[in-house]
Amino acid sequence: MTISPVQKRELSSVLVFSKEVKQALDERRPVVALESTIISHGMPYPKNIETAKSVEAAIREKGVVPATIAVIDGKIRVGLSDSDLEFLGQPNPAKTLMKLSRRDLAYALATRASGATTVAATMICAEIAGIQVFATGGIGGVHRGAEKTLDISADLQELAKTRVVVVCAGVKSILDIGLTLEVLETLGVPVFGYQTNIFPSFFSRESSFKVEYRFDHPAEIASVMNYQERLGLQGGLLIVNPIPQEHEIPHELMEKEIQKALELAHQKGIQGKAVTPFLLGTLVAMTQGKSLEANIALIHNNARLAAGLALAIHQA
Ligand code: PSU
Ligand code: MN
Repeated sequence: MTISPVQKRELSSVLVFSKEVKQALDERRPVVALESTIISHGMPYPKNIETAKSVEAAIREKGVVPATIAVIDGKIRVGLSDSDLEFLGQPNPAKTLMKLSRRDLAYALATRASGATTVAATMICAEIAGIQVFATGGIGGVHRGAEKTLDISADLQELAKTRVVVVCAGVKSILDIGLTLEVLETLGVPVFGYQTNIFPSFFSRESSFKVEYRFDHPAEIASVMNYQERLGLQGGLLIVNPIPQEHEIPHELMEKEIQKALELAHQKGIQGKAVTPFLLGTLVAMTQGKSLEANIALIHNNARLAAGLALAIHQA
């Protein structure tokens, strides 16, 4: 997507940058985007707020500027203050804070609402803001049983449309990893393993699936991104970065809990965009926070790699 000057002017009233991010982009310094659904709907309070802040710190430590993205009072905010992060992370039982994917963005702006952006919506906002690299924990994908429910996250098609490099730790096995990889192939999304040949499954470095391509140095990805652009290919790149070994949770251990969480979701008739937050919340409760510690560790790991990629793209 190329943003014309007219569009840019029209966007300036809805896109609000923090001073730090604005300055970095103006001076063409590297910036890493971060999503906010992970804060509002992906992790429990108060660890969510703590993590949002420490992930930003990990990026700054690498000399890169973090830009957490959310919609607040009908404006797309790129770069948030600590009090914004606290606002997004407050317990939200009345669901006043929306979960915003591609289809919800325009509605949220039109109604002056506030909400957290998913991977899909964060990619859209990052691209229009001029940010090329984005770090998250796990992306959405094809849910188990999708042959009946057709529950496939809009994150996948966004990767095919919007040119942003997304760093994640694979997908949680609450999803069908094999089908997720098939859909990514169909959509033409390149998937790269960082120092691995295996597609990681979020809590575990392994799964029964391989990645097509492996890279060992950030500069290799900078070069692929460059060709993606030169060829005029729409869409981004998906980078999978396995969780550090010391934080891994064995696959078999999580599988039992995942089965129980899926069963509970089914019994309760959870549907639509509530499915992923329900499964994530149930898993944290079931594993007494063990999965939460792993989640936090892998996000930091992804943030550091994303910072490295932003630096490499910057130097290319
Ligand atoms: N997977 C996680 N943690 C998360 C999410 C997914 O392990 O926080 C969030 C991300 O914001 C992702 C969204 O974009 O859930 C996907 O939701 P859905 O399946 O409704 O598209
Ligand atoms: Mn869904």
